[in-house]
Amino acid sequence: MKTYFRANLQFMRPIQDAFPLLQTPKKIFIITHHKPDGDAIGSMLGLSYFLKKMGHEVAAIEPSEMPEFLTWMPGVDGVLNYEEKPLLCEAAFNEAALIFCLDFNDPSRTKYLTQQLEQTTTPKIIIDHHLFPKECWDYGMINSAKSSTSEMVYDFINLMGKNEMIDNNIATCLYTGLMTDTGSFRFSCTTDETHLMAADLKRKGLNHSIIHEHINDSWSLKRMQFLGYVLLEKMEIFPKEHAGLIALSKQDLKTFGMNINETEGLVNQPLCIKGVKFATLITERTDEVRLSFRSKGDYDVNAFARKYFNGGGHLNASGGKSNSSFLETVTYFKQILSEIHPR
Ligand SMILES: [Mn+2]
Repeated sequence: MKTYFRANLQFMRPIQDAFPLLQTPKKIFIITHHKPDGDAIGSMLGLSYFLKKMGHEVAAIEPSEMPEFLTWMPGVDGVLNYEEKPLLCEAAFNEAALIFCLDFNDPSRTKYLTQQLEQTTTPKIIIDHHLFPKECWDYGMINSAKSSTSEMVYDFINLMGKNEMIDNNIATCLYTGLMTDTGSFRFSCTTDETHLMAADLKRKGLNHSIIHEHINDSWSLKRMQFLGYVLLEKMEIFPKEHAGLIALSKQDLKTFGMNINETEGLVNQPLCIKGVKFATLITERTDEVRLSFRSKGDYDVNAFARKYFNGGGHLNASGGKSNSSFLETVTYFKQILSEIHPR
């Protein structure tokens, strides 16, 4: 049985209560999480287009650079990268009359604006689908049963009664977030509502196949060859535990000239093997070791990441970190694995 965490959301007001604030043109600051993914950028750009159409002035901020496979998206040229332009981002933050926080629920996920977000008196609106929100928001929507923040931005537009304002740019951005966070509509977070949204975007003229092409078919030859190496040499399967592990050291990446962003999606590979329900990717970084977890069915990798690796996320997708060395972390992980038995 799937049980969804139901947040006690009494600390904030429903997003409908913020609608009056959007009736007159305002300076609006939108920010997503550090190391943004398709849903982070998709929901942010989709909401930006929508709010601009409503007459607002919008600053859209990514705390760090988006991955290469998203740079084709409409509106990316207008996104401010905090690491490149901190002063511009701070100025936009200070001038804003309203703040939207998308695809994260703890200010520290912005890395650079943690304190500012916690201390500001400017109203903060959150739209997010992660578990265990920090209770520091004024208005918002938080629902961990939703496939993606992009789906929630779509719900927000509909709640405002503005469905007819969804144009091709908004549709393209929101669809990108929807398809990337659902693994192209296959993860268990995909619902009837997810498909109805996709159908509505199609009706509005969305070209979905070009988006799948941009996201999936943009690999370099060397990245493809790296994948071959990883699958052959670096993937371990633990049949008894129904688990798969890929552990990559800095040297592994260096040998193939890969940057860490190009390990995106590798964690899913062991799940393609029959019987594997739990997949882990361990990567050695400059100052720590990171772990990504994916699972199928009711195996809770959010609980696993919280319990053993100081992390969290969703039921079927989570992450964590370790301050031990790379090799120690791999050994520790295997030890835990032999102690637990994912069904
Ligand atoms: Mn998301």
